[in-house]
Amino acid sequence: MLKINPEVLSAIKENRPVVALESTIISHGMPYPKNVQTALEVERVIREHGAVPATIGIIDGDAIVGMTPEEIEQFGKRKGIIKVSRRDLPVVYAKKLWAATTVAATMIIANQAGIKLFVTGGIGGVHRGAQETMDISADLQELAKTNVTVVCAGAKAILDLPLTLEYLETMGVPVLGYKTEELPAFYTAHSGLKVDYKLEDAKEAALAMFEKEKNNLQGGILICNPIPEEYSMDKKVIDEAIEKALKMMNEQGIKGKETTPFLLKTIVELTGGDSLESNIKLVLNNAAVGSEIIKEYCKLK
Ligand code: PSU
Ligand code: MN
Repeated sequence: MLKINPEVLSAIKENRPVVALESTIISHGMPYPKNVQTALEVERVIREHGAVPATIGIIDGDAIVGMTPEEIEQFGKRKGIIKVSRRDLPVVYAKKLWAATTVAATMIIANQAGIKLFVTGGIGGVHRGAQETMDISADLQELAKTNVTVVCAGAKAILDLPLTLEYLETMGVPVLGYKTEELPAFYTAHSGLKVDYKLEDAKEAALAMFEKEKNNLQGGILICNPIPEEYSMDKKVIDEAIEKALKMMNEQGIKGKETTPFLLKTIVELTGGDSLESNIKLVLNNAAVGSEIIKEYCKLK
């Protein structure tokens, strides 16, 4: 069952701009209370830019599209909220659980609700060592098949970025740089890798979305928006923290869906909270850019 907040529902029906947001970043991506403060701040930025925010999560087996601030608070502090991707949805609905949606699960629900654009921090990707572990985020498959544009700050350097790009190419996902030719690396603006195309502005991004739909091309679009230089981390500092966190992960035998939450948390600890500040800033920046893009898109319809 989809429960769409009335404000979100009327915006969708009236072709007004709506931005979907995920809940895994709240429940498993940041510590309390900064997770809740950030989620509310992201919604505020989206409203300031003239769009309607719709934070998505699952409460007692109902998919909520457009959480209330009280519900966001619950997702930030309640224990035992599970992280769910596509494969989890049937059982989460059947068992009437509380669940935080990843990029993949949020895309599915946003699409069912008729929302065309989704803003997050970073997507999941091909993990380092995937040649052996086969740990490749289901986010990538979802981008290949679900008609939602995702605005992010690239994929984190905890992943194997070159392999993530190869995978997205194979799956037919356009990887576009927002005012950049380089794939951003989440905490920093630079990865040394190229995106497929540079988008000059929000209008061009909206046109790409429009053409995809017009030409009946199934699947998402990935728009990569670099972290602003002033909030970017020092590359050496973040690379060292990532290496150390990956080593700790292997020593502690962390695997599967625990991987991403463990690495994010450990990197925050290793950088004395600096990586969390960067993470917050880049999400806010994505919210502003995503709102501008969906506003332009609505004008084309
Ligand atoms: N990147 C972040 N913060 C996050 C995530 C990614 O900066 O919280 C979450 C997203 O919800 C993403 C998920 O979909 O991690 C990927 O998890 P996995 O690698 O297990 O697919
Ligand atoms: Mn995985």
